[in-house]
Amino acid sequence: TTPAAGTLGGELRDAALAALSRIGAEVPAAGDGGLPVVSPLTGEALLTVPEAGRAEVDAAISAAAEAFRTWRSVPGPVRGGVVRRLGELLTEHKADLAELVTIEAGKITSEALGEVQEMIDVCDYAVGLSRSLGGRTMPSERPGHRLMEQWHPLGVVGVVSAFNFPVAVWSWNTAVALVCGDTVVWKPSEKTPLSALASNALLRRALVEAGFPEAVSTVVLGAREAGEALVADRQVALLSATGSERMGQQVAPVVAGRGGRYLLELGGNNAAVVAPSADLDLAVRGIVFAAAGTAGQRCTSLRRLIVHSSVVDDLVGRLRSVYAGLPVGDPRADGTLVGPLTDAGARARMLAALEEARADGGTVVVGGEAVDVDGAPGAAYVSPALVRMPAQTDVVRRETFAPILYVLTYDTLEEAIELHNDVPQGLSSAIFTLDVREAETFLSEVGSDCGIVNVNIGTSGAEIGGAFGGEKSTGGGRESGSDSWKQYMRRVTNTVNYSTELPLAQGVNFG
Ligand code: UN1
Repeated sequence: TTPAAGTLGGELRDAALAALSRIGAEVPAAGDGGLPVVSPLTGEALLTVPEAGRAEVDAAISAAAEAFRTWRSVPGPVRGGVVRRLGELLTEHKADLAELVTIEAGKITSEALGEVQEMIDVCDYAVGLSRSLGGRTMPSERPGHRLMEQWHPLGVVGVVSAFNFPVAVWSWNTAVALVCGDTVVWKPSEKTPLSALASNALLRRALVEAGFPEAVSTVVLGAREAGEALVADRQVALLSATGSERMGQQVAPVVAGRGGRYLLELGGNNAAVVAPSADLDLAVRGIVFAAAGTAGQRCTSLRRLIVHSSVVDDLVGRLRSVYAGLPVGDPRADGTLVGPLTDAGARARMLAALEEARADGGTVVVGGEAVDVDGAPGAAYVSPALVRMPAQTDVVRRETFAPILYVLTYDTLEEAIELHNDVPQGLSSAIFTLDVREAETFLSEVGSDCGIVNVNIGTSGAEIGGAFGGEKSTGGGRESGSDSWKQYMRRVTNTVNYSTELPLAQGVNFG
């Protein structure tokens, strides 16, 4: 059954199909079964797409492995040209793709546009990279010898992405992988297949225009079975997966066991320390975007506030009034700042976490309620919650993928750092302070143990030029900028002898 015309579901389905057709993406017809495409704006299925099983995934991987044999020898700057064209097509279809992201992931329009902008940015970055991927030369200990390294394409890269960044995470991996000479098979979240088909259709257009095989980049729509096939296949040289900590624990041993590489972006339980000297006006703005933005569904969302006892009442008071006025509702509407949670299960988990927090002695200061939005009884809207906690109990140490901000207090910076690092995850962190000693201590080796450490901005909204990822149960991977590209290539060390002698290294004498 599909939603009737005239209903919100019907409107969303028509809008999605129109955006797909402007982009030039075909939605294959589903036979029996298939995956329902459910919009969090209504909680109902808009349409059904075919589900890839093991055989389809195997075929996609084999085609990608075959395409790699030609793609790897295309000059880097020429590969960069394809990525440049992808960036142009994304620019042209920015609003169309953002609309699909809103319909499937529930993001407000500005954040959906921001996600597509992040894709465009990483294309720019990768184009530059395509002319600068390079190795080093090292002095040889032997006369007439040259010691150097080269970076070669790696092979097929498998990308598994989550619903909350349905297209940007693919683009960080794919734009970089393509200039590195790799081919890509992408299994998007089963919640966001249309955004994935649309993104890949643009890339395939760029490939075909330049005369390259489409199989350089393939999408497989599927659920667990499809993901498992990608993880297990020896032809997948690098598996880059974004998702839950549990998913990462299952994926890593399988990929390692077959000698593959993995790059994991798992949970975050990101905190901000608010010091006595903090500019509280600025801190409030940074905190609210990081904690309530994207309805708390970024892996970089702010989940814990560690506030100096001298400013905690003032800060909580200010946050309470901002939270009380946060517009929750249809993410397409002007003025909405908080869209729906991804599904009813996410809302149930949020409400259960709040119950647990209360049982631990916590107080919900504001929010934390289910919100009814007109015409969308099946959607899972909530008001973002601000919760004061007496201690960092189990519920605070877990990642609940919803807008809950737990507030803890501290008296010394040492104590704040201790609390900050005492969680399993290590993705993103921030300190709000005007004291240079505190800021530098937090950034130093005795400060935050995260992969991302910020000063006077929130934990989310990282730029693509830096390496993105985190430590501990977050998985240790780094994607996007800096030297993350190295994970998508294989390093080769070469020693070239251009002399007439054959001196052995380490002074070894052999006959
Ligand atoms: C994610 O939530 O999976 O730093 C990625 C950010 C974005 C990416 C988040 N640039 O919030």
